[in-house]
Amino acid sequence: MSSRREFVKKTILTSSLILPFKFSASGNGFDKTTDFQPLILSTWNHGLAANEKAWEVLESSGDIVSAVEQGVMVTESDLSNLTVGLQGLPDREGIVTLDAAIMRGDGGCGTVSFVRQVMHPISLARKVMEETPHVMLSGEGARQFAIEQGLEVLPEKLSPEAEKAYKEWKQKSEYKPIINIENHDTIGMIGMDTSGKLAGSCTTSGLAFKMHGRVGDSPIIGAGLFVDEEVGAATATGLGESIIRICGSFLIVELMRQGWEPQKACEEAVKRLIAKNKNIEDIQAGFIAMNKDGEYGAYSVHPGFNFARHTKGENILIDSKSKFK
Ligand code: SD4
Repeated sequence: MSSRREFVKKTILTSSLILPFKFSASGNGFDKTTDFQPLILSTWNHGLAANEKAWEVLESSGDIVSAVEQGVMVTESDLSNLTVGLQGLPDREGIVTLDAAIMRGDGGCGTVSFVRQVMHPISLARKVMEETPHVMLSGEGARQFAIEQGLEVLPEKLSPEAEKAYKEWKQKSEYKPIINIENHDTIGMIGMDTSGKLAGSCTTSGLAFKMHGRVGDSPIIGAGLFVDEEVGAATATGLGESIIRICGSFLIVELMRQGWEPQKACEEAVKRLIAKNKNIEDIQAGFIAMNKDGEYGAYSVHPGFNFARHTKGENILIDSKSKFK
């Protein structure tokens, strides 16, 4: 068969695999009959409010990158959230340092790590992606870049809740890099628009009372977040060290590339994580993933992980299944 005919055949085959939906919607950004179901997923119950915003942005602008950026900005601004944004819990020196990443399905990505005083690290990550030739900026350089770009930079001050928690922690100053098996963690968001474009974002104040300088999985492309337009997207939450060790989000996307369903791919990543980490009883980690067929999955090491799913007309919280019961 000529290579052109092979190409045409492959294209038709691929198209029938990845374009199963005809989505007819009304409303600004979704005004036409399209091939893909828009879908937004994000980690934990704070994902509900974030999804709400992301959906609104997607509907009005049609821009999935702005949707995943502005969605998680809601969580970064939420003063009651102690794991994302400047109000989050500090490191063991009493300093809040933030990590964030954003990625498009075409491989474009930007991340920031160990950054202080920046109100919206996710917007700074987007600036790194769009305004620099680099992927990651860290620490003081990242903060200076935020100032240069006119982003909001605040005086360094712990939120009252964070200060209280820090004082309590200091009484023992026990250094235990353990993630509680609880709700309200980092936010990771992945989304697809009506044209099949994908994007993802992830933002966190990281592990509470971590060593100064410690960076988790969230700003590491492939660990806390990975997006590939040809396949799908995945993001992670939980103990960053355990997720980095297995390159969790990349692993899930690569498994989906080989034909695994998102759910099975998340389960396999958790299985791998359990195999590669000691003291698993003290480690919580969870993943969410979607493919271009609009299928999605989630899985965690321990129970308690949940995620928010926004489809057309519905934004709901779903409990993830877990390896241990
Ligand atoms: C980290 N995965 O820094 C992130 C944060 C997290 O509770 O999920 N923290 O390890």
